[in-house]
Amino acid sequence: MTKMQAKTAVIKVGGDVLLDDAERDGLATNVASLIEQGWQVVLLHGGGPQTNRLQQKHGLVANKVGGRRITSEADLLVVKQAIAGEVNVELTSALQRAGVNAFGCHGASGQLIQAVKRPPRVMSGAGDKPIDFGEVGDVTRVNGKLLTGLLGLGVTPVIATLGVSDKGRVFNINADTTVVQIARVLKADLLLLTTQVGAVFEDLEQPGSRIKTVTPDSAKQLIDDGIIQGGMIPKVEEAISLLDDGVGAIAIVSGREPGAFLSVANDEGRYGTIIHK
Ligand code: X2W
Repeated sequence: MTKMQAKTAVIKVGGDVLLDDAERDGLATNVASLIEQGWQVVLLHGGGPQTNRLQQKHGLVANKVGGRRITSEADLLVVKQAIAGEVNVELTSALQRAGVNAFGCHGASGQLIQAVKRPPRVMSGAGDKPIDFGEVGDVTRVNGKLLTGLLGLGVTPVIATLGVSDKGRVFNINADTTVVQIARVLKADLLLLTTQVGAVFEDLEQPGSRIKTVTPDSAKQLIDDGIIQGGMIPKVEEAISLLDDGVGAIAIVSGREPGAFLSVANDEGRYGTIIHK
């Protein structure tokens, strides 16, 4: 008899989630419920607000262009302290309190997230000169074998978003783009993008206007109608490309409500916004 393959969920946790106790503990409870129902879970987290705060303490100025932090060597030390130190330990321990055997690590552990230095590039709204982002990397490869191995040991990897070159140089990498690469490599059944807003709304002021489901066709319409706009457009386009690469579904959801992740996994339409074919 063949054993049923466990389903895999990859979850992005923004640094903002850790600033709010209800949000953090709700997320941990939601992850525990998924695991109880037989799901395997990988978490990838950022730590933007914690990095800003620690930069300020050290007299450094946070400077983001096109959503990426321009990172000097001094900034990189702060990034490591805030993301791989503070946020990783806090998230791992919150999960442990919820009964999840969370395994904290970072992208340089076991060459989990390989990256190269982001080449200088001209950025819209930032002059004609190419911007050098310093110690920022772009992801080239995710070590899926190691992740599958850790899952096979029954632990839940909690990865701090750092990248590493094949020579061991560490980079600051954006969490949103990294989690997408992890979901793609694992061909995850579900990618959860957790946000405090918790869904896409036709009108943010109207809680009843939550968009429950988006398909590749309806996404085009929502973009044409201006309902999905600005920074949401590349995220939705990226999600659709993931569906083509074997990821089952992508959901935008908040972890605040107990049962939200399981409900989304069962496509009940009660929470968040789900993107699937
Ligand atoms: C991000 C990494 C953290 C991150 C940064 O330095 O803020 C770059 O911008 P959130 O909390 O998910 O925003 N890296 C290159 O993405 O955190």
